[in-house]
Amino acid sequence: MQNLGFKVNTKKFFNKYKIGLLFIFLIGLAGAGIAKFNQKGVPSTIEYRTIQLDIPKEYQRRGGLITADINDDGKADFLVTKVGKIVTYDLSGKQLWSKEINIQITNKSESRGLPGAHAPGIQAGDVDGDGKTEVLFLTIDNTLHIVEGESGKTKKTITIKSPEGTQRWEHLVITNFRGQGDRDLLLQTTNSEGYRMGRFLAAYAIDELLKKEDPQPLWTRDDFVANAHNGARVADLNGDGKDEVLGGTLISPDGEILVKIPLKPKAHIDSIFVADVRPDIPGLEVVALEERIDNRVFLFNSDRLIWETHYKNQEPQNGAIGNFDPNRPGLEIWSRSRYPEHQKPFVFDAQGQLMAYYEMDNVAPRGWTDKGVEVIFTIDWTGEEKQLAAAKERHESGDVAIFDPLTGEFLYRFKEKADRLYVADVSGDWREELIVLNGNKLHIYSNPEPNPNPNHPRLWSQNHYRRSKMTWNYYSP
Ligand SMILES: [Ca+2]
Ligand SMILES: [Ca+2]
Ligand SMILES: [Ca+2]
Ligand SMILES: [Ca+2]
Repeated sequence: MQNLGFKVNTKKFFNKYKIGLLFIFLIGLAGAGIAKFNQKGVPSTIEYRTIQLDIPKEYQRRGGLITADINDDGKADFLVTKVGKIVTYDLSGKQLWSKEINIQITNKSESRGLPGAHAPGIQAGDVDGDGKTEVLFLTIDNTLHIVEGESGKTKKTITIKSPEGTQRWEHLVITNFRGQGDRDLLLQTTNSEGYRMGRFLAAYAIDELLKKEDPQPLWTRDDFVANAHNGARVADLNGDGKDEVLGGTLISPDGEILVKIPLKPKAHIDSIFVADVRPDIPGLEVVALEERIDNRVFLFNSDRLIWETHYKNQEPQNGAIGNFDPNRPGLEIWSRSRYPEHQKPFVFDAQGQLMAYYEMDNVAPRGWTDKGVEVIFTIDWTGEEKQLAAAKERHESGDVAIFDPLTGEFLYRFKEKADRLYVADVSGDWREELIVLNGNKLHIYSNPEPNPNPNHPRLWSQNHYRRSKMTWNYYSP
């Protein structure tokens, strides 16, 4: 895949950043050597590409975005959802299609139902095996829509009865439960009364939904231990070619409970992630962050709980999992901490041992909100072995930064009004881009430095990368 040339408005870009550029120039004259990392508080000069979107400019708490190749030309496309609207664009910024429709997207899933804050509520995959990608979403009238990826034309609409005590099906995930590829669907919903939790699951073969008058599920459950604020994720944990469902309970591809983490009755999970945290243990591991009582971090796989840990019982709330210290075996687990202001992140190694902690006030650049960071993605930005984290200013349409989770050092700051942040490889050089929704514009930032590992396989070749990028949300990017 090639890096497509976006039109960059250089004049506007220069105007926007001329003070920063001048400052950097002056620092450069002073011999500070700013070639790679910008100084604390100085915006990065990395150019971004803009895609103008046909959506309302106003910030809305509902909706999100994903990237997927929906017109099957081998290049990433963007799907953006807002209240009553879906828009899709290709990588060059050309609109593919848009739809005015009451797509099921929500803000607070505990009161409004799934999919929850920033969740895009949309999926893409070749679900009928004809070699062309379909786009799937739910609408508030409890209907599943399957549309052609390239044109948006409806292929099938199906109303699937939701369980008693629920309003409608609220969250959907393309899965592979039968070993036949992306041909299955997981539906999830919450209890409609009280504190809403996504305990109801139903698995369907999509062929059954497409072809049968009265489609029957592969299996259902009403006891799934869901994330409190967002939908289920899936991934093939044990490498048998079939996806497990990830939550406080892990559900096998045929609907059986594999593992249940020991949550206390009043505790719940805020975030869930999948990664190969422990290469010494076969398969992938799941990381879950607990809220209340013990405020633990759990590492588990499809067989067992591997460890649980905590740092002074401080609530971890948000996390990022990655190879933040290449000198240590396995991956490191960064936790943001819950503090409404003056966050105090902490980092565990792959064994669950504390290895670092610091105060955000001591590392954040000048002018960064003292509410800290949110929407924290692990990012392969440099192409080196060491991964970094990307995040936006918390509780505002603010700046975006890339920082080193181990030390909190802010390496790049991007002057933004970011309503949404998303991280994925769209340029095709395997390194990841920052994709920022700013009002009705997408800004795409690529690393302009040479790629030190150009032959690294694309991240999209990993099942769990694909699955995670399509099931991200505010709490579990
Ligand atoms: Ca495409
Ligand atoms: Ca298809
Ligand atoms: Ca599996
Ligand atoms: Ca492993």
